[in-house]
Amino acid sequence: MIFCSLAIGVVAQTPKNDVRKARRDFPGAPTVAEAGAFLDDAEARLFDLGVKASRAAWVQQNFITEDTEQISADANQAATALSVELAKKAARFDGVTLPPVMARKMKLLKLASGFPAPSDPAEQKELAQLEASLDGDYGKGKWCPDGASGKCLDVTAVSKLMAESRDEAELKRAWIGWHVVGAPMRPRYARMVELGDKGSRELGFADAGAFWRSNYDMPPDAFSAEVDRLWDQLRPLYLSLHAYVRGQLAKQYGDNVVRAHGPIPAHLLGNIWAQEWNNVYPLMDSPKPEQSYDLTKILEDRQTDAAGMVRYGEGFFTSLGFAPLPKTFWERSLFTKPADRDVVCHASAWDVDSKDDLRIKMCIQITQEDFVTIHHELGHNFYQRAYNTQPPLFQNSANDGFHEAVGDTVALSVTPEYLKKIGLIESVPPASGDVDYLLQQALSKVAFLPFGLIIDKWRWEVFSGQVKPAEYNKAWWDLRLKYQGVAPPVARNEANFDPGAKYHVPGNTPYMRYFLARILQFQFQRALCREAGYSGPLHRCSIYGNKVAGQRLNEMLALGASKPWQEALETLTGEKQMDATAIADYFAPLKVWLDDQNKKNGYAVGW
Ligand code: X8Z
Ligand code: ZN
Repeated sequence: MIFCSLAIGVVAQTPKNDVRKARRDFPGAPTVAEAGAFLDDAEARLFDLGVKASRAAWVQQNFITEDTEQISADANQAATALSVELAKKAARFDGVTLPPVMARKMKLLKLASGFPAPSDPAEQKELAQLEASLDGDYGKGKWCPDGASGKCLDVTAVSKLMAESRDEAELKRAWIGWHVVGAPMRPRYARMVELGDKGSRELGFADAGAFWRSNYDMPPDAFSAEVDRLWDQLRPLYLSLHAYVRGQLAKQYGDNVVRAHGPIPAHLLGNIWAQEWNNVYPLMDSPKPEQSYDLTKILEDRQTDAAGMVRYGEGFFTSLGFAPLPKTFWERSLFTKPADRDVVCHASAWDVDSKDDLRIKMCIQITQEDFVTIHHELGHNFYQRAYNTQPPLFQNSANDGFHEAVGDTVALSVTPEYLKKIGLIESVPPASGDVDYLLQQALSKVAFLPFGLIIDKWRWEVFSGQVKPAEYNKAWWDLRLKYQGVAPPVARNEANFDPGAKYHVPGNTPYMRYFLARILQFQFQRALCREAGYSGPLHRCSIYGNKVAGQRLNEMLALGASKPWQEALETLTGEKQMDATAIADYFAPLKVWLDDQNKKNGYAVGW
């Protein structure tokens, strides 16, 4: 299985009209024993094709060429064809009362695909090719400021420029330049949507969005309401941060560029997608204690290389009691961008054989940001390993937000005290530095929340047909304005396809998981710190070296998808609901400070 990448999977849902046909094909009342044999066979075959598709995807993403795209598309199509076949056969067992484990497997079998293809083989082939080509296009994407014959910047280089430059004109040029990547994808994206919707309808779902929302052990509408509920709890915190950052950016760039009551221009937030704002931290006037440190500089000064960065991450997990990564991890992973070929640089974590062939693929930069991302990726790998003795259909996280939350939870323990323990800094800043620390954390964790929410709000609207291809870009910017309070630096129109410039859209990876993960990771951390016997402020807690906490975490991870996520959550936290109070409490001292600053400086709130 792959995380953070195009989902290669198989699906079986039980469309009503297929039930009758299946009964004709297999006359006689089906038994529980037959259902068991069917599931065993289905799991074995899905597992086999899943591993093949995984290997093909690894090669395609590490060597983007026409041939590898085709190989990967073929492997994907084979997996999809099997899923359609299984969907039809599964219909035979509708109405049979199954023991809970088998019933859960049937349910997961119906939802296992990332994006269901229609049953027509020609359309399956077309969809698989569209997915591989969109993914490949993003991976090959470059901005060539001096034309194609000049020097070109890939996504890593563009991201570096966006993080470091404070030259408004240059940032604008880079922003516009990178967003060109999306435009040619538009017709293929629209066709992919048509095919995914058709496949979803054939399987009994309203559209591909309803299919994605059905994967949360609750009705799809209840899930939509749930994410809105969580966002409502966090909106006031976001608004306070937005107001403060806007005010600070206006000091840097002037009131005519950053208007006091308007949205923040999307090119000024230190990130090409304005999704996390940690790179503009140096522009913020929060009080810096004497002992404050710059982890990027420390790592650079020590000449830490990419593998060294990964070793730090592994060291955290082993300190919790997890076994070290296998030798093959170090041999097979990709840590740095090869100079001689196109690869998909967007970080991802793999368990190629769903046993122990763990790998990451990432174009590592020696920065604090990537230090955290490495923990994120390794969280996927340690989760994959923790559930690898589950049957294939349970080899997944409790819900996809859990998978995205594990490494981030561990990275919350990368506190100053932890950095001192492992010898990266000499002294821990005093409590008076907490606001500054929390501001840094909020610039990535809180700033991200509305972004995490809108990618799939947009796709849900697109999949349902509420937004037509002729309105793709308008709908995108409407949501970005409404939830994030950001605006493009230049007027956009329907010749642009700005969602295509964000990996997960051409990569066709659902995104609500990251929104959930931002909330869950604080909930997990609160529980783990409690288990570790810690009772101080949550932002100062590090579970480094705590085997009890590690054991509790592992218990939840080892469940895989064998239980509804509510039960997995309860195992670790004692709570059955996703709960935004953990993140809100973590940032509570910062909220007070932000509101005070906004008042003192006369910064307006909202846009
Ligand atoms: O895609 C990722 C990970 C891989 S699953 C690097 N993330 C999202 C993004 O980059 O947009 C992590 C945070 C959000
Ligand atoms: Zn991830």
